[in-house]
Amino acid sequence: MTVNDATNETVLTKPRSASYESLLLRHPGNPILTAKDWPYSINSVFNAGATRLADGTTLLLCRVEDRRGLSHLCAARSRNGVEGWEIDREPTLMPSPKDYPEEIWGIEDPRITFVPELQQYVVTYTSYSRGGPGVSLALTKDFRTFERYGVIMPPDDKDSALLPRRIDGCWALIHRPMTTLGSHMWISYSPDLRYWGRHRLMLEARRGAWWDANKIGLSPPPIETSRGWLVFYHGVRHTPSGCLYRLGLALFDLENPAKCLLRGDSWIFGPEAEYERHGDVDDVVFPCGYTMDAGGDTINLYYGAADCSIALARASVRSLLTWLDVNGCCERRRDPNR
Ligand code: BMA
Repeated sequence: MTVNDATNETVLTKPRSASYESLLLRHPGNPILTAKDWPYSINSVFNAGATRLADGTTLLLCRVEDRRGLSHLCAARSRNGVEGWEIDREPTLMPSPKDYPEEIWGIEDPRITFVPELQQYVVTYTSYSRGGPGVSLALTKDFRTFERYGVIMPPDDKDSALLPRRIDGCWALIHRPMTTLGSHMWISYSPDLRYWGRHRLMLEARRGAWWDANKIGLSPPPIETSRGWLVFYHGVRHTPSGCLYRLGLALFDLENPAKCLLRGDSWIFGPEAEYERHGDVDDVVFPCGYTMDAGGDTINLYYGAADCSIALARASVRSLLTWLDVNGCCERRRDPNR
C-alpha cells in the first residue's frame, strides 16, 4: 500500500503477503448454541456479549429474537465456555418500552465490559426505536438485576462498547453513528457515563471496492494489550445478492484510543462455514464478545453466525499483533468532511 498525497487515500499496489493465514480457529463443536437449546420458544439466538465471571464461569448475554421479530437478552452460563450451558428459563433483560420508549422494537447486540473501579459490568446494547437504532447502557453486578441508564447515544447509532477504565479522568465509549458520509467508528468521553462529549472520529470506513468500504463498526470490546487496544471491527460489503459481514483488525494508542496505530488491509475472518453462510441473514459473522484464557494470550471469540446461532473461534493475541506488524499500516486520517 502507498498513500496518494493528492487524495490522501491508500492506493493498491500489491497485497503484503501472498499466503492467507488462519488467525481465528473455529471450534469443531460449532455452532455452540442454537434456538433448539432454548428453554422457551424463540426464533433465533445470535450476537452475544461475553465475560468470565469471578468464579470462572463463562457468561454469554445472548441476543434472542422471538417469533414476532423483536429481540431481548438472555444469559447462558457454562463452566468451560463451550458446552453444558445453563440458560435462564425466562428472558434476562426484556425491552421495557413503557419506561424506555426507545426500546419499542427490541434490544440487541450487547457488549459487556467489566469495570474494576465500579466493581460492575457495564452492558451497552442497541435499543431499536421508531427513529432507528440507538445506544443504551445498563449496569449489573450479577446479570440478574440491572440498573438502566436508558439511551446514551441517540439514533442512528449502534456497535458500542465501554473501555474498562477512565482515560484522562473520563469514561470512553466507542460507537458507530451513521452519517450521510458513511458509517464510521467514533469515540466519546463522559465524566459519569450519562453525559457524553469530546466526540472524535476513531476509524473510518474505506471507500470504493474495499471489503470495509462505507460501513464499519466495533465488534467485541477492545482488548487491552501492552502495545495498545486491539480492536476487531466488522466491515459490511454491499453486493447485488446482499451484505457480507467480515472482520478486520486494528490497534489504537493506549492513552489516546482515538489514535490508530496500525490497521490491517485485508479481512481476517469471514463467512465460510455452512452455519455462517446460510441462516436468517446469509453471510454474517458478528462477534460481540470474547473471554481471555488464564495464560493471557488465547481469546475465545463468540460470534453470531448468519443471525441464527452462536459460534466460537479462538485466536492468540500475540499472533494477531504479529499479523498487524506484518500486514498493518499506519492510518493517515482523511478529512471526515470530504
Ligand atoms: C447489523 C446488526 C446485527 C446483525 C447484522 C446482520 O446491522 O443489526 O445485529 O447481525 O446487521 O444482519
